[in-house]
Amino acid sequence: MIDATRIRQVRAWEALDSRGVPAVACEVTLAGGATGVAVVPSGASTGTHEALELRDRKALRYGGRGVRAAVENSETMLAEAVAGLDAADWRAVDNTLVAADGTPDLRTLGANAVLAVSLASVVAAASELRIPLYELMADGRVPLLPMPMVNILSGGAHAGGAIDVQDLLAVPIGAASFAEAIEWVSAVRSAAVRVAVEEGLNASLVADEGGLGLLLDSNRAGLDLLMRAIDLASLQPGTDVAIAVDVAATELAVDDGYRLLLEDRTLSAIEMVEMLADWCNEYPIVSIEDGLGEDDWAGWSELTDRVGGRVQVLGDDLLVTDTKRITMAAERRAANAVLLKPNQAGCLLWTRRAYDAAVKAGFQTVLSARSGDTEDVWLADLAVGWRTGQIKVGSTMRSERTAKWNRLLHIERTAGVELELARPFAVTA
Ligand code: 2PG
Ligand code: MG
Repeated sequence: MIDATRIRQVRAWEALDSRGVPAVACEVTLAGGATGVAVVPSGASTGTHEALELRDRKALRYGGRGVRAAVENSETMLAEAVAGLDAADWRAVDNTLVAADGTPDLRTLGANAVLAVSLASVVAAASELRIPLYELMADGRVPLLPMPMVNILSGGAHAGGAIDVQDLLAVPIGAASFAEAIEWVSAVRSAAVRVAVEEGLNASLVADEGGLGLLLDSNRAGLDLLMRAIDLASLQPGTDVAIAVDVAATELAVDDGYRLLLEDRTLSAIEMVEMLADWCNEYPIVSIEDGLGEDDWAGWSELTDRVGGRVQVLGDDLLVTDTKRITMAAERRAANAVLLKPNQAGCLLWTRRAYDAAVKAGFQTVLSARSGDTEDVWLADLAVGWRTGQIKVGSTMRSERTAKWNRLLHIERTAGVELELARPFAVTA
């Protein structure tokens, strides 16, 4: 069996992500004949501590965002390193890949080059073994369906700055199944359009992740609109559907604090914490992501101290799927949950290590897509196999988003064992 899953060939090419930006695509072929293809996602609101995405900056093509060098690295150095390895042993494959690069942020060969081979190898292995990818990733544990966090209103870098806050999301905490969860958030998304139209807003601006890019007067107006949409969908705010916020505050950071352009004011870290704590008191919020900037450790500790007992304080740019930063956050009580993005880490193994560090710290985990994503579905399988408990992939429209929801619906229907839907908010709801 192991012979059949040995890596025979790695081919790579330049594909496009959902924003039309070049992405590294890779096909791994195994000795038994099975193939696996993966296309690497890419962010807009990226943290400076993320693994390094290699782009052909000096070339004119694609505005300097081409990935020909990364593609070449996948096909040459990385391909040679993993040739003959057992693709089903993804930890060994990834150890070899990161050793071939030799840097902690994968800057030699590019995190996009490394992740492409890492992902395509496990997809190929699952195919050769004729098992679903989530089963390969589960290592014998019972898989678990994640609670979805679904983008309804978008702002910041994903919607031309419609509102300052990057995402206002719906979390169907009361749903009995994954199918019901999707049905509910879909109803909220449609109701949000109706509310927006009633308020005379242009609801046809669809943002990078399929959310509505509404030109509102304030960030709070977004929360109010979301509350009305939940209500109009005949769902109970706080019981059926709760709210999550991704402030993406790194994008708002200026010298003297955080700039809310829409509201024409600049908040200090403490004022930002105050504002977010007020929102948590007034709205059924279960999760605040990136409420402060990527290096504002003191601000994060303050926010965790204020709301961490009842709300998920979720680190994205702060923690960048990095084991050391997660451990530091646990020591400083600077967060209580981690957003996991495989391309922030650069390979599956390092993403898994970040997950393990989060579990050890008692943190909740949310697996996340990027704003520039692809039609791939491996993220859905990872969430189920690793039991991350939550997943965030954007809205209920745009195919790169629905591909993941549809894969989770498929898994729910066909898993063979009855899958449970994770309820990470049972205590706080
Ligand atoms: C985020 C992600 C996904 P980006 O901030 O959480 O929503 O956005 O991929 O642009 O970093
Ligand atoms: Mg984020």
